[in-house]
Amino acid sequence: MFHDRARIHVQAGRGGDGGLSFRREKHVPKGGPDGGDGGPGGDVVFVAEPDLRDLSAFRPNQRFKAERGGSGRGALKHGASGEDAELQVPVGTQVFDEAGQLLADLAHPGARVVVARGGAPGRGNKRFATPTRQAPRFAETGLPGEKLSLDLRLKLLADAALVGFPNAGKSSLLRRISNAKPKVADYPFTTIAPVLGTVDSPEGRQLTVADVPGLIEGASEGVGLGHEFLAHLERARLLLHVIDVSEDVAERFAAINRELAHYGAGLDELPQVVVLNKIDLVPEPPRFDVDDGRVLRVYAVSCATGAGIEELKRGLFDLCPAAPPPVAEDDALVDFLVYRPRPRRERTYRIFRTDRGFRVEGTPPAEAELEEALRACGARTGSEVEVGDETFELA
Ligand SMILES: Nc1nc2c(ncn2[C@@H]2O[C@H](COP(=O)(O)OP(=O)(O)OP(=O)(O)O)[C@@H](O)[C@H]2O)c(=O)[nH]1
Ligand SMILES: [Mg+2]
Repeated sequence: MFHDRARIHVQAGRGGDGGLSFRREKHVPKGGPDGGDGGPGGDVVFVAEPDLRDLSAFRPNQRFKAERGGSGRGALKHGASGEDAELQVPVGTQVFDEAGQLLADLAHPGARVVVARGGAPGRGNKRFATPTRQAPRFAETGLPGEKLSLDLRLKLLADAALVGFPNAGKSSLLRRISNAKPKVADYPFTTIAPVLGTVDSPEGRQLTVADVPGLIEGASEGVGLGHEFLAHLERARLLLHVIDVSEDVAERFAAINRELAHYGAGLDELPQVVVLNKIDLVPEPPRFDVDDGRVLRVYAVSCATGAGIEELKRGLFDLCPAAPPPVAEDDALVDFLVYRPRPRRERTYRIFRTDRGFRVEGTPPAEAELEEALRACGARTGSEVEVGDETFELA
């Protein structure tokens, strides 16, 4: 099975609490505050890994947690940073939040995107010492890390994608021109999952070509296998439209284009190279007299005999410019172009750990949220909590 979707849940690490401690030395009866800061919580990070083929490594609704930050301790010892949770995904993976908003597009090998940020650490009591408050008996607690449900969708990245009816010879063509060895057979839907192949030019250039399952009438509405996989054509720069010349070429050409137009997402605007295949089966050289602005070139080939294949390969390298259009100075930046980071959550209040319990400063949130935040900081039923001038016990 080829998995191009996954739904997972991620949680970044909580920030470590600040330390509440006072210096103890042999001859100093009561030393100053020396509680160190907590460490930041770990982030949840996605990394695009070129060797991964699909998203099958993820189980449905799998949960991933980054490590929490360590607590600050006495002698100004800072807490350790929580370790990031690094999730490897195939190149071409897009990350969506629950509302369907695109958070990240991991379009390059090695691309890294932080999808959930670790919580900020709390400061130790040393930081709260002032000339008038030399012995602060409280420290700040860490904040929870971000928590998200995510939908991952893999959309293959290829220079060119093969389209056409089942049996047209798409996989045979990929076998001829690339290193890939997809299955070939004389029945429809031999190819049931996308396959990527690498095509080498004599000058050492490389192109990737995607073979996706064949399309039939109604594919854009879910007939056959096509619909599931049409998304993988979206990011191709060029379509290689393969047509069996023993069929009615113009009619087949139009039928596939109707499906592309129905699907939308700009598939019907992609430039096409028409490949008239199986010329060994017809006595006359085939004709293609369709006037269509998208068609850049027409090649007549036989995947059985190899006729016309070298010419087609050369044409492909001509049509796919050597370097993708420059988008940004730094490759890594490209992956962030569509990444709209959520605004950092403002701290409207802080929770301090005191030697008696907890103290809340600033504008506290609604009761239920405050209780949840307090419990996340270690407060239990019966814990003493100061808010402003009031002191109460957690119910
Ligand atoms: N005679 C002849 N047969 C060919 C040629 N190209 C492919 N075939 C045959 O056509 C049949 C279908 O080829 P495939 O490459 O599996 O076709 P496909 O387009 O990948 O088909 P699906 O995966 O089902 O969509 C196989 O039996 C091939 O051997 C050709 O140039 N000449
Ligand atoms: Mg095939």
